[in-house]
Amino acid sequence: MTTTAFDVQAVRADFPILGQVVHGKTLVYLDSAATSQKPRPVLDALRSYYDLDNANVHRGIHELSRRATDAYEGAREKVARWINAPSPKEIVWTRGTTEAINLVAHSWGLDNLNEGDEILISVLEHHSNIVPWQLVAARTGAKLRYIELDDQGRWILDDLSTLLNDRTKLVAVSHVSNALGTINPVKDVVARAREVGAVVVVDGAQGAVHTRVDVQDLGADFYALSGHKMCGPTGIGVLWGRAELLDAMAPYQGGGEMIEFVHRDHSTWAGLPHKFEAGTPNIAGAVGLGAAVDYLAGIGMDAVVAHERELVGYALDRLREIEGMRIYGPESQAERSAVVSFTLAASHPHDISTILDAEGVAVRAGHHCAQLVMKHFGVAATARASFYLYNTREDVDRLVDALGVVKRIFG
Ligand code: 7TS
Repeated sequence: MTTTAFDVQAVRADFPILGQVVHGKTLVYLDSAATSQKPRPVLDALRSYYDLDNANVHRGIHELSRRATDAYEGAREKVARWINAPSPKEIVWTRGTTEAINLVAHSWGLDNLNEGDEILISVLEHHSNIVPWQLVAARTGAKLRYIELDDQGRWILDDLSTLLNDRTKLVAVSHVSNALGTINPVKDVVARAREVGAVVVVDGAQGAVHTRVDVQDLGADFYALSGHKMCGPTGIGVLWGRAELLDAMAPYQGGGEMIEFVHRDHSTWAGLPHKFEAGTPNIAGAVGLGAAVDYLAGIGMDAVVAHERELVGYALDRLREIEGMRIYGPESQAERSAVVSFTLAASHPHDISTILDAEGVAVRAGHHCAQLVMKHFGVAATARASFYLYNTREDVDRLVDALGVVKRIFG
């Protein structure tokens, strides 16, 4: 898939937002785990869609509606190929990972979970892979169980054979952690979960950004991702699911598009994936995500991963030199993706991020929607630098220099 050697300066030139000055300094954007920036081809695709093709999909027989439908369904095919889904029918458009997981929790969970059943998740999860299961557990009487973490924030899998048992009906785990950057051994857990017959949901909000995803190789039943974290627009994401499971599930929402026939007392459903796509969808968002997939495919995911790996190695080396620095997550770089969560002596992470912002460096501070992870490490918050294909060693140097300013201010 790689077409040319990776050239980070050429990549940066594709992202107009990165050229700007904030607080008198050239922007260093290290918050891509929250949302990535968008390259010119994605912005152009959105613009071109609205300039030339905008119409509702699957309805009109006029030229614009046909073009909009082709672009929308074409994007679905691109995403299917990108994650190696067996068929575009298994690609359901959602608002993002959160909605994709909620869809499974509602449509599969409410109908298939009962009192005494168990749902297995991990302490490492983003709230969007915890709260939907708590809501379903409360309504069905199912019990929530957790894979615990070790002192490096890695899953403790020693007691997996007791955690996974004949009561385990559903396992929901993240591919890559947004709070620590851990690349989880998700394939092993999927295989073990399927041995006990559990349905497996993988939260791929970060996994789809920082790894090459092959849903057939992974072996799970559902994979959720967000377009906005992988160079696409906000408000569009994907639930991939096995056709036989999606076919057997009740619709998530009712409305136009998702029906076959409507009678006075009941309705019948459209085929996959439309059964799960009630109402006018985010057509431009899907088109933009298709353009993002084309963009990433043109660069090559292997090149993106190699670049991030090199950069995070450099960042870890430089950050570890700073006195008072505590970095959370695995010590081994092989288990890490493009996220570094840290605290610096007694400085509050929000103060760190405010000072970094004044230096033109954008990072996130807070609990990163992973309060259980923060609790595990006994902190309320961390500062988090997250990297993507457009970041450079100079960005890391600017971060380190700005942390020097934090140290001078706080002593
Ligand atoms: N799961 C993981 C692992 C995530 O990182 C996020 C978003 C979500 C689920 C939810 O995705 P959404 O697109 O539906 O919101 N993570 C972050 C973050 O780390 N900072 O802001 C959003």
